[in-house]
Amino acid sequence: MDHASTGQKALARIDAASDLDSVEKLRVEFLGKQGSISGLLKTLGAMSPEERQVEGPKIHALRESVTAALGARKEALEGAALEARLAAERIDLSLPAPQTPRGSVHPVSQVMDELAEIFADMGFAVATGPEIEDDWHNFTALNMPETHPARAMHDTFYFPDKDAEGREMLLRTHTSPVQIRSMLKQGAPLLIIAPGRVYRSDSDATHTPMFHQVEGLVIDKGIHLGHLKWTLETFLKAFFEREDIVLRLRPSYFPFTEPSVEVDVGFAIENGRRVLGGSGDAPGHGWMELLGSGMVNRKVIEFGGLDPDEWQGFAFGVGVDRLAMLKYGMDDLRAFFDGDVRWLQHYGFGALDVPTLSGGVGTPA
Ligand code: 2NL
Repeated sequence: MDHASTGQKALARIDAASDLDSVEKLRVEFLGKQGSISGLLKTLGAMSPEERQVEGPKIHALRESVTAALGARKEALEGAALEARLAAERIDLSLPAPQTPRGSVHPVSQVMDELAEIFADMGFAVATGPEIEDDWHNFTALNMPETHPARAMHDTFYFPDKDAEGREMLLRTHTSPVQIRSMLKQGAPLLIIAPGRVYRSDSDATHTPMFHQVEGLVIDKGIHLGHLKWTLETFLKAFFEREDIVLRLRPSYFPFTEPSVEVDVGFAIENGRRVLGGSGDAPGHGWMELLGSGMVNRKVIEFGGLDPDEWQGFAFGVGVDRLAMLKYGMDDLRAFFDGDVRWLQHYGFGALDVPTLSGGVGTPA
C-alpha cells in the first residue's frame, strides 16, 4: 500500500476544497467511521507485530497530516468568509442616523393643560371624578327632574344595570357631577375646574358621542355676577392671548343656575377666518356663543350639602374641543378623534411646548 501517494492525493483534494461544506465532506470521507484512513487504521489489528511496527507510524502520520490539512483549510475558508463579510458590512459613520419617530401632544390635552395653568393663576384647583356616574350625581343633584329631556334615552348612554342603591348608571353627560362630589367632600369655600371626557348620544359634523368639557365652580360668601364676569373675561383674555376680548352676557336658562347667562365673544373676519377680538357690534364683526354660565341654583347648593343662605356661587361650562378649534384654527371636529397621525403631525404639540404659547390663526367664517 502506498500511503505516500494516498496522502498526496488527499492533501491535494483538501487544498482544492472551495467551501466549508466540501471540507466537511472530505473529513467524513477520510476520517469518518467508514472513512478510508479509519479503514487503514483498522487493518493494523490484523497485522503481525513486525508489520504493524512498520505500517503503524506511516498510517498515523497520514492521519495526522490529513487532520492538520483539514483544520488548516477550514480555518483559511472561515477567515476568508469573515473578511468578505467585514468588507460588505462596513459601517459609514458619516451617514445621518435614522429618524426616531416622535410623538406629539394632542391639541385637546394641550388646551386642558393651558386651562389648568390659567385657572391655577386665579387660585382654582383641578378636580376629577368618574366617567361612569349614577343618575343622582349627573342629573338629580343638578336640579334636573326625572322628566328632564336631557335624561331621555336618545341623549344619555345608560347602562343596562342599576347600582346597589337602585340608581340608574350612565356615562356622565357633563362634568358637573365632579363638582357635586367636590362640594359634598370638601365643602366651602371652593374654587375648582373640572375638565374631562363627557358623553352624549349625538353624532354629526359638529357633534361626536364623546367630547371634552371644562366646568368651573366657585362657592364662597357674597359671590355675585361681577365675580363671574371678571373670571370669564380674565380666562378668555389669557387663553386667546388678546387684551381686546369683549364679552356679551345674555340671559338664558339652565336648570342648575339661576339666573343663567350665555356668554358671547366678539369676533372679526380676517382673511376669510373668524378671529376673536373686538366688539361684536362693530361693522363687519359678530358675536359668537362660547360658553354657558350662571349663579349656582339654591337647590344645587343644597344638594351639595351647603346652606344657600350662607354660601353663594357661580359656575360655567365650555367645550374644550371647541376652544382648541378656535385657538388653533382647526375646522373639523371629527378629525380630533380619527387617530390619523398626519393630523397630529400638523396640529400636535411638542412635549416641551409652553402650554400658553399661542400659534392660533382663527377658524373659517
Ligand atoms: C354649557 C353650559 C354650564 C354649569 C355648566 C354647573 C355646575 C354646578 C352647578 C351649577 Cl355643580 N352649574 N355647571 C353651569 C352653567 C352652564 O354649561 O353650555 N356648557 C357647554
